[in-house]
Amino acid sequence: MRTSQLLIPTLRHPPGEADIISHRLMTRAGMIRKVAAGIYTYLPLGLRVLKKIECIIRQEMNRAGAQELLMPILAPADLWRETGRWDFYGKELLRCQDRHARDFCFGPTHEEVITDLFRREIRSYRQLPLNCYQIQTKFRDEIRPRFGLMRGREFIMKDAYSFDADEAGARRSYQKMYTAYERIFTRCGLTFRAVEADNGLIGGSMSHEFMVLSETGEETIVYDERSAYAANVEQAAVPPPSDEDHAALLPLETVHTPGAHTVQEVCASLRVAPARLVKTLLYQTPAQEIIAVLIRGDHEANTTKLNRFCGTEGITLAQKDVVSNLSLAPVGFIGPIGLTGIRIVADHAVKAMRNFVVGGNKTDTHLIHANWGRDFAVEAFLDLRQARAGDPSPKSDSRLQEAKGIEVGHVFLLGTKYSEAMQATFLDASGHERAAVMGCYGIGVSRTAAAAVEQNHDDKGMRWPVPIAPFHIHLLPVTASENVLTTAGMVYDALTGAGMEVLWDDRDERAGVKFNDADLIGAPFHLLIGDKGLAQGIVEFKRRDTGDVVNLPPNEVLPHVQSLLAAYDLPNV
Ligand code: 9G3
Repeated sequence: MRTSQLLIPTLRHPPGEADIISHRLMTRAGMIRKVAAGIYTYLPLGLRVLKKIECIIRQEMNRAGAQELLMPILAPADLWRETGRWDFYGKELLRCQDRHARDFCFGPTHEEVITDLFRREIRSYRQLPLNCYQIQTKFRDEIRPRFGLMRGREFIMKDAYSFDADEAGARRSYQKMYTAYERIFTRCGLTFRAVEADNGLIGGSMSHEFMVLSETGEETIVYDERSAYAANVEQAAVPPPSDEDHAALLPLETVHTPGAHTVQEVCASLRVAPARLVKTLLYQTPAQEIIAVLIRGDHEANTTKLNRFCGTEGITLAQKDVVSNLSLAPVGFIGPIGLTGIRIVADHAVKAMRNFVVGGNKTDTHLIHANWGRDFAVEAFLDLRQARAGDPSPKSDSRLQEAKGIEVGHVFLLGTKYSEAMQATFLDASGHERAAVMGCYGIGVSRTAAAAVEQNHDDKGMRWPVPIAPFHIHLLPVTASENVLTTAGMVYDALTGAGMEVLWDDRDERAGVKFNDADLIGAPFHLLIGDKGLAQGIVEFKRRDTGDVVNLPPNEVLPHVQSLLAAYDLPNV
């Protein structure tokens, strides 16, 4: 393709609100344009990347035995009422009405619609297993859309749903999808890791997230080098401490700690280590129940684990006004002793402690030599803290390491939550009616494109992995001499004739402008054709990732590129 024939409106400066590198670079390269908050147009270059990711996904989903279908964007409210999700989801579920005032939603996901199809069409265990997928636009009305394609309100998702006759079958379907996902992200040229994850609201018993590793990722994962263990930090189990303090219980004492609100301030004032202190955190459930959570001073609480314990979702730290309504001490001085009418739970690290520091429930006051059991009661000790680097691995005797990642895929073993709610049943071999055992599997297609940029860029622009690059080769005539233009035309014809995707910068622009745009757009290979080189019979072939240049006679460009591209299983869009 010729640059003059393509809409590639590159920009020198990104729009002010572009907050992450992928958003800035994709906007500057003319790949995407914002239409409204969290809503984008994909311009030709951006669309080419999406199509390639989609092609890889289709090939691997089909290979794994899944079949493609396409469900509508609009879903009738009645289906969502059957699972209770019409009322459960608030404003994130975008709703509308048709001319007859019937309620619909813009599908944020399609469990209800696919489960309805299943119950209407599937009768017998002989029709199972079944795995259907689609690649489609989803809508989620996020409060604060940001991060470009990473967290759009409208985005493209591949969603698959498997139906099996029993749990063992569902696990096989799950494993097939897991393997397909590994192949997909490998073929996209991404460095990723599959990690154990939380099922959250969707329910079910097992889930894994596929994380593209990037310092700019929003998610933290922990892993251990020795075993295959890797988990989202939200999910990672922390074993109870191996050694307990057996010191004799000392008498409780009140100490004056003026202005010491934070763990650090209290520790400085009392000259003790944070691990000798227990912080009391007040959380409120969506039903407005207040619960006190005790965590060792040097540890962080994990709300996912707390939600699981409370059977809630969306538990938050209690608001200041709620705390003051309980006529408690100011935040920073709250402690478990004398805290009445509230459930108190503690992380199991607290169980191993003796004679620790707690808030005194009074301004500028702490208590030392506090002991659970003697001074206050704890309803339950359990794993409530966030794992972190250096913690012992739950699967080997090595220690955990941390990394940052971007979630691009998520696989869930769902069980029968949706099939039971919607009576999606089949007749088994002995004629009994049974609920199908389901799995669901998502890939953020547009997010994968953004994650690829987060992982592969430098200060000049993007560095697309070969398989999902908008073009393989950026052809850059350095001058407009006849010799240069003729050679460019010949090389272009040879490469495109062999099936290569070439972007030919045929604009009447200075070489510097072309080079800047080429670095920004980030095709993996650049071909520079100039008069000086041609005088010596060569063109410059440059790799965008390493910057390495090889000088080649024009007729050797094709075999050179062919040997480079042969290393990849490229999508054919
Ligand atoms: C909603 C809204 C937001 C949502 C959901 C429903 C996330 C919702 C979880 C999933 C799970 C899987 C199929 C593909 C793989 C992931 N945000 N989830 O269910 F109504 Cl507003 O989407 N779905």
